[in-house]
Amino acid sequence: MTRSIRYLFFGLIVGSFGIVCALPLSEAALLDGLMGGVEESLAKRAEEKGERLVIGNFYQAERPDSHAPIGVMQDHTHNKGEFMFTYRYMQMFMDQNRDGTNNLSTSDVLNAYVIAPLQMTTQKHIFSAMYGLNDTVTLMAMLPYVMKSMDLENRAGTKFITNASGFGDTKLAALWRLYAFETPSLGAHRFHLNTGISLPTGDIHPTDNTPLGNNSLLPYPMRLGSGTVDLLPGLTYTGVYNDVTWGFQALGTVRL
Ligand SMILES: [Cu+2]
Repeated sequence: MTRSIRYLFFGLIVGSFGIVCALPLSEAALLDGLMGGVEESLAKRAEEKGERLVIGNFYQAERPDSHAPIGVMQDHTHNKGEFMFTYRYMQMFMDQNRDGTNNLSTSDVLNAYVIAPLQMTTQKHIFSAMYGLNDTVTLMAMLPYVMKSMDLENRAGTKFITNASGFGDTKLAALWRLYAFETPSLGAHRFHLNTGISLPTGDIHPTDNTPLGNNSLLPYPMRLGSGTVDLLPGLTYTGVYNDVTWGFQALGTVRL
């Protein structure tokens, strides 16, 4: 019988801050000039209301909501020459074991396995940088420093703690501006394409001292990286109307 053990978990992102340096705005999104018919009817509609259609305004550094909530990455693009550095701290705590949706006691787990996990804490210090290469492409690089700690118990009743820490996987991305339009009555609507790659710089063979011996290979959840080169394709939309901002993002991880 195979049994899947999962952890109940909840995550908490504690804090982040960034610095933005802004330079003047201009426009050059990928779909500019290809939206002829749509753009014409938008412009006509705006004109009828005595408004002006604005194309290509992707980033308003002066608005606090020009960035998505902290856990959302690659949510915005930058204008040419702008750069931004960000530091994020993330903590995740996991506790108790489950088989599907059923809670398991530690002895339930020890009936099936020689060692049972009790709890686990993951902390990440995430450093990232963005740079507006031109008015179409924004480059992004991100590197986390990962610290993992897991409490375990074996069948002999011995409790022990294992730790693994180091740099995780490196992510490099290019965000491609597709199209942005706004009028006072329609609000602002912005679309960009996410293309990225994740490089396996994180250690997938972490070791620590355990009752099984010194420098024992730690289990899968203690790995600091995926061990794979990944493609990170995606599409992002953000909308703004007066003081309200919302967004939608689909981001994939394709492990090569
Ligand atoms: Cu940025």
